[in-house]
Formats: sequence, structure tokens, C-alpha cells
Amino acid sequence: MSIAIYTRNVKQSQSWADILKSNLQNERIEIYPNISDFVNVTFLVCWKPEEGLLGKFPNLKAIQSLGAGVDHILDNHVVPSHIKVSKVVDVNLTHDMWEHSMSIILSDMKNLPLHAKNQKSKIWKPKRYTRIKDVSIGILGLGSIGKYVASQFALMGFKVGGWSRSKKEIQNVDTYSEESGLKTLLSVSDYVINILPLTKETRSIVDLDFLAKMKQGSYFINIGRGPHVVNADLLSSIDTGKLRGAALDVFEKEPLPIESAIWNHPLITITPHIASLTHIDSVFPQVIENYNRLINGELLLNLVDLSKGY
Ligand code: OXD
Repeated sequence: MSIAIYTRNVKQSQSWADILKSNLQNERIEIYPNISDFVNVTFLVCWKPEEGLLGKFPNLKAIQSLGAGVDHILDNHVVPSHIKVSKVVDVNLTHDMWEHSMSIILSDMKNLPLHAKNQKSKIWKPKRYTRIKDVSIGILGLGSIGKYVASQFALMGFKVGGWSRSKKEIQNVDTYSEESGLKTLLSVSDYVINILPLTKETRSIVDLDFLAKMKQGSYFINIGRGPHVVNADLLSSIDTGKLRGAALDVFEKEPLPIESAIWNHPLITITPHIASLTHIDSVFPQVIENYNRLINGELLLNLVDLSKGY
């Protein structure tokens, strides 16, 4: 049994190797491609594995994603059903997603981006703001992150609704499922936050039809995945005034290509996939726990249902 680490960042791979080695002193832990014996690798710790990587480990038993998403594994690889895939579920990551969305919404409600722009030209121009009690937020995706984000906004006093594939119950949150539920939620939400997992069903879900169902003058926030959104449809919905703007943290291609029209759009705020960043110190215990569970033949933590893709 040995552990292989794969990330696209040498420093990140090394940090993971160091922390795993200091906690699993009797195990062989190696960074791809410097693997002494591919046949021995049973546990792969990875982020965005390159095409064909999984096939190089004939005895692989478990894959540990280094983030909350697993589309980076399932999109480009066929994962045989005997291989377990686990994602990260971390209270800090989850909380960060809420802090990020809250910052965007509060700053937009109080027109801070506009005032910052006006300051550059010494323009003194008061504008009415909105209040929490009058604002509705719609959350798409009610997994561990979406559920937490919805509850936190509800605690702050926002009116909150959430939509998911199967209906969920969350205190102080109106929950919806099915197409009809989505339509209702979109029609009443001043802010729509996408936190869906990326699957065959949710790819390109934010298209013209979806955007047409959104409330007039509402605002779209994407902290899910870039391919959820059809960019041309989003741009045209903003340009026609249907949407007031958007804040995008994730993109189909990252970094966002220089030539993308999104960069220069005055009503779109771009952040470089920083809504939540994995902190090795808070995540490594669950990786170690999962390796120990694998060795002991126990059920792994935070398993992904391969048939659902999340
Ligand atoms: C994640 C991410 O999936 O950072 O954790 O996108």
C-alpha cells in the first residue's frame, strides 16, 4: 500500500507530502510522477488529475479530492465502481463560501462598488441602498455548503429560499425542488447564488431560459463551477437590463482567458476562484482519517455517489 499525490502545483504537492509523511510515518508517500512502484499505490490524493492518470495505478482503491468538488476527477476520467472517491467537507471552507457571498451581497446592497468608482472622479452622488429585511436570496444547491450558506443568511434576517434536486428541510429557509420550484425561486430572488455541483444535469443550467425566469433587475453570483453558466446568455441578460449584474468566481477556463469579454464588462465583478481556498492545516486530518479507514476496511468519510456525481 502506498499513497500518491498529484496536484498541478509543485509547492502544493510538496506541502501535502510533508504533512502526510509527518503523520503517517510508516507509509510510502510519493509525488507523481516520482512513484517508485505504481502497482503499490492504493490511495491517490489529488486536484485536477491529468488525463490517463488513474489508469497508471492498477491497484488504486480510493481517490481523495483536495477540494469540495469532484468534477475535476469525474469529468475527464472513467472511475471504476470499485474505486471510492471522497471529497473534502470542511467547516472553514464552508464558512468561507458564506463570507464571500455575504461580502458581495452587502457591498452591492450598499452600492459600495459604485461609490468607489465615483470617488475616482471626485463625484459626490448619494444613492438609496437596500436593507436586509427587504432582500430575498435564492441558493441553488443545498448540499453541506448550500445548506450552511442558506441558514447563515436566514439568521442575518434575509428572506432565503433554496433549490436542490431532492427536497430538503432547512429551518427558516423556503426549500424547492423540480423545475416548477426553480421557476418560483428564481422569480422572487433579488440575488441568486449558484453552489450546485457540476454534473451532466447541471452543466449549462444558467442559460437564456433560466435567466428569463429570474426577477427583473436581480443579481447572479456564481461560486459553483464555470460550466454551469452559458456566458453569452448571461452577458446578453445583463446587457438587456434583465439582470443588474453578476459576480463570478469560477470559469470554464481558469485563469479566465485575456480575450474573454467578461473581463471588461462594467456590471460583472470577477474574482479568481477564491470564494474558498483549501487550507491544508484544517483539511489534512480527514485525508489521514480516510487513508486509515481504507487500510482498516472501514467506510470512508465524505464519499461521493458516483451515479450522482457529487
Ligand atoms: C473546491 C474548489 O471544490 O475550491 O473546493 O472549487
